[in-house]
Amino acid sequence: MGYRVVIAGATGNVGREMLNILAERQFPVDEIAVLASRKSLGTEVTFGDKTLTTQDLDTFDFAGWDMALFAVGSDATKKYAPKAAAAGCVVIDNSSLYRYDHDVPLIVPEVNPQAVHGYAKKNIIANPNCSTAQMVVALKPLHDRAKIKRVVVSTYQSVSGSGKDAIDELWDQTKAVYNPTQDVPPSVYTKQIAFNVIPHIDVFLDDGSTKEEWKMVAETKKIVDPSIKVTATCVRVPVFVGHSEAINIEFEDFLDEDEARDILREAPGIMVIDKREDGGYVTPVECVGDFATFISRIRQDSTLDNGLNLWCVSDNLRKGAALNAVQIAELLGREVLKKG
Ligand code: 11C
Repeated sequence: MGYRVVIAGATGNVGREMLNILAERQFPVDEIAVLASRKSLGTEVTFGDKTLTTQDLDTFDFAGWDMALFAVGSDATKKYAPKAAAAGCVVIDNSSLYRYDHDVPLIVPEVNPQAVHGYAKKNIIANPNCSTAQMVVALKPLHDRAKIKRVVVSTYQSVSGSGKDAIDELWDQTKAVYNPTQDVPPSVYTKQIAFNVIPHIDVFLDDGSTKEEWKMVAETKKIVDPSIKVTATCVRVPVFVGHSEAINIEFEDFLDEDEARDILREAPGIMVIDKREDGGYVTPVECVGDFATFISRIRQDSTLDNGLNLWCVSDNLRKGAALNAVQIAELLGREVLKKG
């Protein structure tokens, strides 16, 4: 016996990846419903070898469905997730709406799977921000060995993190650079993204940081350990898919780079590619479509007593969103619902 699964926001980048990953990982699905907002109603999506037609999120009855993976914005989540949860359908939400709610677990299955048992307070589980998800997969096994005090992270985030219009903006601006008769002014972004980098993701906060940077701080504390200090600079780069991060870690205890490499090699969800030669590291185009978080450039930071540097790359639509949500669904099934 399998599960009755709902995908809300099935026509978006993340919703489509959720369907692909459920099929790829052979998640035990008995029945699947794909939901969309009115403007995308009737759009067809694929699930394995099946073609499914989207139904109306606004009128859908969630009663009798086991779990709903939500990949809609915070406003739609606010309206429909409580409705699904009240009908007994466990919501796994990819928006930021519930991430910082004490009654909602925020889960990366490789890091804090035990948190799944907290789902019942609201019948909702939150999926983290993409830049946090890949970073905490790398931090947790190192923290277990040498206790992390502080993390300094700079991100290089792909445009797919901002949705389909941003992908189009990068594509159109890139073509326009070679064709002076075309002008594609910034629309999704505040500055040109083609052949440029933009040190601004999400809204500005009073202290001069951005909400994306704040998310990395708050979510790392909630998922890994509230004692870890994090400071982040989040930057948008002209890459279609795949977020990269340069991470500097200060530990309480000394951790040798070779031991760190061995720990990361054994850690769940991680693939270490670290050859210290030309091309012996992973770049975002190589991680697209993969499940792993890739770690390269592991090295001692000689300016600290107990410091390491590393490079972390992952498919932001997968580990950063759809894959993590499906892994939460697998965890929920295995530990709580126990049907599959
Ligand atoms: C980006 N990290 O790359 C964002 C996208 O809080 O789920 C995901 C935003 C979020 O722009």
